[in-house]
This record gives sequence, structure tokens and C-alpha cells, in this order.
Amino acid sequence: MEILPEKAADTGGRRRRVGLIYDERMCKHFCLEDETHPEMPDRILTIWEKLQSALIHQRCVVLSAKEAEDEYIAAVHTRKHIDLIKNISSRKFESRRKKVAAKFNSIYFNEGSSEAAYLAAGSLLEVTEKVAKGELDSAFAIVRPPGHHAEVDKPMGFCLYNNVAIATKFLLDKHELGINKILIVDWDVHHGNGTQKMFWKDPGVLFFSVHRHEFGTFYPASDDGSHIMIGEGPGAGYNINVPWENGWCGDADYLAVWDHVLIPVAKEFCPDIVIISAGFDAAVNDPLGGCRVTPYGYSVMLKKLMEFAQGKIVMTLEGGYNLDSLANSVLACVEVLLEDDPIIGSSEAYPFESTWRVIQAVREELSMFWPILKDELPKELISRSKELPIQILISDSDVENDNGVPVVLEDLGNTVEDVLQPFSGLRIGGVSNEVNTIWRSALSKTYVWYATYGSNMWESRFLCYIEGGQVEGMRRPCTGSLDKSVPKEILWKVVPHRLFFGRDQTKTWGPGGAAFLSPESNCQHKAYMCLYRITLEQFNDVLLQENVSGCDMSSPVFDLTDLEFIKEKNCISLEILKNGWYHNVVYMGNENGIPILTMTCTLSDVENFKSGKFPVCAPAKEYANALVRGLVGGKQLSEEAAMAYIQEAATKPL
Ligand code: Q9C
Ligand code: ZN
Repeated sequence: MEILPEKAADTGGRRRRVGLIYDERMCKHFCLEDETHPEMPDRILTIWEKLQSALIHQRCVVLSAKEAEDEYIAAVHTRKHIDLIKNISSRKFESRRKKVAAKFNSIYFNEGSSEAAYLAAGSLLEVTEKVAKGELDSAFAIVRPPGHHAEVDKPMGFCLYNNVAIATKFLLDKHELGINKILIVDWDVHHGNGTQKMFWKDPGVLFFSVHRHEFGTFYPASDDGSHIMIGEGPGAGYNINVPWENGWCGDADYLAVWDHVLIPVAKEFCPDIVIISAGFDAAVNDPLGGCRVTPYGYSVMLKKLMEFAQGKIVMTLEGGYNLDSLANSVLACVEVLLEDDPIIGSSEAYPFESTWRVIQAVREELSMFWPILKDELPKELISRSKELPIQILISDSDVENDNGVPVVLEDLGNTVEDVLQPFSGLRIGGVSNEVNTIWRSALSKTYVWYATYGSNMWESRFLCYIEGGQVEGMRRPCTGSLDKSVPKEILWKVVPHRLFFGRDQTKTWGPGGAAFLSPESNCQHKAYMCLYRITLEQFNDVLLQENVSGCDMSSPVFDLTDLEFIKEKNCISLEILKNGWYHNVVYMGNENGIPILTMTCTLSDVENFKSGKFPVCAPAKEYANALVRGLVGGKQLSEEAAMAYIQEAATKPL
């Protein structure tokens, strides 16, 4: 249990004036095609009802919503973008609305969108001005659509206008308000890409975002949210990203970031006002976020920010898609804005190991600009960490659904597939269970040749699957196998199979195709294979790293029975890995009495590549380099010959 003492803005004994703004006209924006779309009207309605039943509205200053004036919107958005949002709801746009929305990333429009967008931006402007002037101590704008993904010239990620950017620019431009330094805290689970870009070179705005990043694979899935994105020119050092490596982050993780990054920097920056991009999709049970922040956690995060700018805090809603979690979290925050009392509660004790790693990386990156971050964190402190709840392995390949359409991991919500972890302290098989040590010890006695034809021909790359780690060109580290002993033998073979490249991108190498080997042999073809002698236990760990999977490893994916089966039938498509690209294990005969196994797609997948249902795609440069390194390092081909070999496989029609 923790009691956080009251040391926030002193109002000299008078009650705090907290502004609240809400308008049901913002419910008129909704997704016609899908009424279960997470960014739904009920989000703000539920919040409002919650505050009313807690009689909060009676203790606040309730203001009426206003539409933003174009003048203020134009200070951050292009004319073209403003015209789009202004006109998209008009009758003459009706027939085109859906098509226009489809041009953008995660956007829908209806006849209520324009009005809602103007009200969301305008409402935030309204309370922001009042807080800046001191007419209010703080405020919460209960608005939608959200804003932080919206960029200068486009809507994105459920966001039409960038409400926070509009309010921020308004304050900076209205000099008589005397606001010169603005701290934006974006605690939505997603990176605030739009806001970041708008103040990239501006030292008057300290933009801080903590978000799931997972090495650039979590929405909005780009490198913009990386910790090395620190701003530019005069704005260098005024952009701070804290990118989570995994889901499940909770109060302890967020508070560690507050204590060891945000608060020390904010003390130094000394903002004139704080604006919070308050998404609540990092809340426990949120269907998109996969994190675990409790209402208590949010209230402590907020309380710690009330020390700044004499408590001048403006909060505005961004994401948050579990209606109960959302309403409870907002309520907890408004109570903090209202109360002078200390807040009482408790949450889990320790952050993840990855959280300390991220905090250290962020501190190092920014220590040049914020000397307070130079000190090393005490060993004692960072040695305490909580364990990830379940073991999931990282995969090379993306997941696809039955239609062959790639599934964005986030769409799977809070499931295990969503959480990938690159820890060296491996927890394969979950918390701890004897059950899985039984199959492991059984399979550890059988050897196989794992025959590779892609980047795993490069020995150092393959070793990442065994020992863990990351090589050049790889976007994120591997977990490795539980048994980290290196292959007993390596040998090369040329086989009569077709090598080709398909898919648009991989999580490990980025854009560009991945290698596949046609499962059927044909004497016209020639493919190089590098064979590693490993145990069947290790082969299971490799299979899982190649095919992202939510299996718990309490039983093997490919066992001795499967081995007997494919000796007979040549291949087996593993049901449990059916969404992975390399779910088909193919038997390619024996070498010194040891079976040769490879993993590739199925014959029916090959048909889909032929017909164009699955994309064929030349390998990305980084990925092709990995193959060349393998072939050259294995003394199979010269560099030129290796490049020609890949070139041919990439260009010859299937
Ligand atoms: N298949 C906010 O929380 N997910 N925006 C798209 C695509 C978009 C979230 C998944 C998530 C946007 C404000
Ligand atoms: Zn979000």
C-alpha cells in the first residue's frame, strides 16, 4: 500500500475549479459498417454517466462544447485536410465517404464526423484557454474522435483533427497568455505520431509519449515511436519516447518511467502548463492495448504531474476501448483533479526487466540534453523485476488468417499472440512446469538435421534461434532455445527444389519477401541448403520462433510420432501452427542415419503464390544480404554467384 502525499497546487484552501466538457453531439460520429467498432459513441456516454452517478459533475465546472474555428485548426493542419474534414459529412460526399475513408489508415466517416471533429477540437480549446488564464485550475475534456494519430495532412488511427496539437499551438500563438513551455504527456497505449511530428523542432513543447512499440510492430507500426526519436534542431531533446518491448505493462512499469524519466525531466523543463493526451487503452482489460494499468495507477501518474505548472493540467480523451475500465479510470483521474487529499491504493511492486532496459536506453539517449538522466540507476533498483506471465516466442513470419490476409497482431486483442518477448532469461514453457521437462528430455535425445534455405543459412543468424540475440539487419532480438548448445555438425546440400520469395514483409527483416522452398521436388531446380544437426527439442523451439504461436509448450509441436509420420508421408502441416508461414515440416531423407527436416509452406500455399492470392515479392536488401552471407560464409558460392542465385529465384516465374 502506498499513500501519496498531497503536494500539488496550493489553492490556498479554496476548492479546486475543475472544468468538465462533454456534448452528446460527439456521439453522432460512428462507424456505419461496424457498430462494434472500438471507437464508438458509448465511450464518452459511459464516462459521462459514470461521472454523473458519482455526482462528480456537481463538483466541477461543466462547460458547453464549442466547435473549433478553422483559424486555429489551420495552425497545425493543411487546408486540404481541413476541407476534407469539413466536407466529409455533407450530403454531396455521401456516396464517396466510404471510399475516401479507405484511403486512410484506420479511419471511418459518417454524416456526424465533421461536427464531432470540430466539437472535439473546440472543446479542448475552450478548457485549455480557461486553464491557461487561471479561470480553471484544471480540466478534463471528454471528447471524441481522438486526435493524437492525426497528422498535418491526414486523419489516421481513429483520429480526425489533432485536438492536442491544435490546443498547444493555440496557447503558444496567443502570447498574452504567457505560456511559453508546454509539457504534453501522451499516455495512450499507442504512440502519438501526429503530435510528435507537429512539434518535432519546437523546444517550447516537450512531447513525452509512453507506448507499446515492440520494435516497431505495434500500431502505428513504425520507427517513429522509437526512443532514438528525440526531436531535431532547436527541438532536439524535447521529444521523449518510451517504447515498451512487450504488452502486459502495468502500474509499476508506468510509475518507474514516471520516477526515472518523466518527472526528473519535467522538473528541469518547468512547464507553464501540462496537457495530457489521456488515452486509457493501456488500462487493464482494454481489448486493443494488452496492458494492465489500474485506475489507481492512472491516479498516481496524474498526481505526480500536478506538482508542475501550479497544477495547470488539461486532460483530453484519446483512446480507451473497454467501457468499464475507461469510465473507472477517468473517474479516478477527475477525483485527483478535484481532491486535495492524498490518494491511497496499491499495485504490483515491480516493473518488467524489459522496462528497466527501456528506461536505461531512454535515459542514455537523452542524457546529453537532460543532465539529471546521466546518473546510473542503482543496481539494487533495477535488479528487482516481475516476470512475464506466459512464454511466447518471437516469430519471423507474420500471422495470417484463413483467407491468407495478414492479421495485424493488435487485432487479436489481448491474446497471447499479441505479446512477444525478446528476453534472454528464457521462460519457454511458461511459469515452471515439470510436464514440459518430460517431453523436452525425451526429444533432447533425438537428433535431426534442420535444413535451412533462407537467412538461417547464415550461421550467426541461425544461432540467434538457439542462443538468443540479434544480428545485423534484424529488427529485433530472438529468444533462443531453452537448450542453448550449438549445433553438433553443419553440412551443405544442393536439393532439387524450387526456391522463391513471397509475402510483403517480415517482422524480423522489414519490407520485402521471405524465402520459401517448394515442398515438391523437381529435377529442374537447384536450391542450396545448410543443414544443422540439432536435437528435436531444439527443432521445436526453432519451429515456434519461425511461426508466431500462442502455444504454451506444455507439449511439443513436432514430436517422435510426427517424425515417424513424415518419414512415411514426407510432410506434415502442423495444425497448431496453421497461421504461420512455415507450418509445413518436410522430410528430405537421411544423412548418416539422421533425418533431414525443413520447414516451408504447403503445396496449397504454393498454388496461392502462383495464382497471386499470396504476394510473391523480391527479398528486401537486408534479407538478401543475410542469404548471401550464409552462402559465402558457408563457402558455397562467391558473393557474385550468391547474388545471381537469389536474383534468379526472385525473378523466375513460379
Ligand atoms: N488492422 C487510438 O487509440 N488499429 N487509436 C488498427 C488495423 C488502430 C488506435 C488495426 C488503432 C488506433 C486513438
Ligand atoms: Zn490508443
